[in-house]
Amino acid sequence: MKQRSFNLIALVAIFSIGGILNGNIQAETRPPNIVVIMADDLGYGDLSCYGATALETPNIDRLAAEGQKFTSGYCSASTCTPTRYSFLTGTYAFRKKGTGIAPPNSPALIQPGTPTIASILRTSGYKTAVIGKWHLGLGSEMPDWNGLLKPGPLEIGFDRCLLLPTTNDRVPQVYVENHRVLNLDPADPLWVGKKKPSPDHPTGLTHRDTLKMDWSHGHNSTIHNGISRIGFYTGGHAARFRDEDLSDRWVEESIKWIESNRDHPFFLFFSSHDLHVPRIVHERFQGATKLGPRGDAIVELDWCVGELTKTLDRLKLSENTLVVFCSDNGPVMDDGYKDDAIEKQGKHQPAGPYQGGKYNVYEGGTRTPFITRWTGKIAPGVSDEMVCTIDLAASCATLAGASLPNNACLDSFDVSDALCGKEKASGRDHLVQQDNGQGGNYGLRVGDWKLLRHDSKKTKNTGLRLQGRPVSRYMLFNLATDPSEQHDVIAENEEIANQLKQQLQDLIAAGRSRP
Ligand code: NG6
Ligand code: CA
Repeated sequence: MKQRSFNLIALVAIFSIGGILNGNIQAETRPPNIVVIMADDLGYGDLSCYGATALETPNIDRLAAEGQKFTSGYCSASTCTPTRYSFLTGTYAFRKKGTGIAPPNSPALIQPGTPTIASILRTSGYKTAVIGKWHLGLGSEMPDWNGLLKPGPLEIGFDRCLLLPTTNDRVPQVYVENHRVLNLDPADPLWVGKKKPSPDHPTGLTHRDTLKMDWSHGHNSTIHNGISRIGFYTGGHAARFRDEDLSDRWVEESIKWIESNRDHPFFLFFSSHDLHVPRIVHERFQGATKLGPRGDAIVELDWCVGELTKTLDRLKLSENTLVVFCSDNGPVMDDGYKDDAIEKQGKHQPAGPYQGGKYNVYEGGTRTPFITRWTGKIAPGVSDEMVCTIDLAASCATLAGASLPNNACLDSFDVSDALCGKEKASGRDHLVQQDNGQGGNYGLRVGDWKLLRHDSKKTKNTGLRLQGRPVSRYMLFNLATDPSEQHDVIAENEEIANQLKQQLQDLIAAGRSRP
């Protein structure tokens, strides 16, 4: 009896000391939560903290004022799918076939088992979620819309997802929650395809006068919510959402998810659809700016950021959370709908001082807003260091105390010190930019030099021009004296151009760029 009570006391003592120690250790060593907010088609000049005067973005401006605002922050590509592929895998999308803009029935582009920022953080004890636009395909050959949508985010490191499967100008307008279409009624199966399902199927061509937003190019197939889209679909009516409600739903879901995962380190990828077309914001933001729906969508995006950061404040998580704000590619004005983006542009410069935007490899295509905030850890300031969304995998791994597998995240550099605004910390010394998928065009920035290499025949066909002249295969710009890439100085700098051409070719051929 005596012996037993002694054992019991000893056991209780060991557990309590262990508990206290554990508690202390946990509080001191718990890695930061990470919230990546990725905007869609947001350009360098689209926010008031980056110089816009035609609208106000107070919530994003506050992030910038409280953290680091990067002037050389990039996404990897000037379209969505390759940037997202590179952000998650830490590997340039031009290394993998089929990573251009994904169609509605695209299979999963990232194979299960591929290490990603999410899987690396999850292995380090993080809870992980992606809420918002996906656009990286679902399923092994194509999405099984009425069955299991697998593989998808859950097979590459996310615990939870609530997704718009592709982009909202592509069919279908349904949410995917984990492995299934949410609220799907089996009696009304969802069909998605490339061809018109029946001769009398209403489209943006046959029922153009019924549309609430007219199309300008493409986007004239199946109509939902008064908007015609890319691709056709039928059924799944109970599952369909209203475009106006996307942001509200994702914010609501994100807040719930943060609240229920606050006891663990967490990684949330909040993948906004603002300001991609169709720019249909909630009624309360319609007319918020003089810029038309494109400007209103920036205000809606800013509202989302405000709701997320307020939640972190309310839950007292801001001091333990790194927030990264970025974009997936540069700006575009008319991207297929007549939404007055050009007519109401006025003096607004969506790419700021930069040339080009979405779909090309000028700076405007990939140099985008990039902000990091971690209250109490990141000193407020402006950084000119070069950082890219592709670096978040290696950098967040470092912050989480994880190491990268040697054969993973092949182009992701650990720039965590630069992201955290540490004095004398450097970002990248070079960066490859691309437009859309494999076999397209490249940009290589090294210091102030920028080399452009146009491989794609399409570029010639679509007639990309600079100052009225068609672009050449190779072009060279000095960003220090000519940030808006107006004057091609390749003829005067042959030696530098040759070095950069070789460096770019070596980076492509080597299959990886990280040591
Ligand atoms: C293009 C679409 C454009 C947009 C883009 C993808 C046409 C004519 N254009 O093919 O509207 O959807 O794909 O944008 O269909 S991204 O931001 O997701 O890369
Ligand atoms: Ca985009």
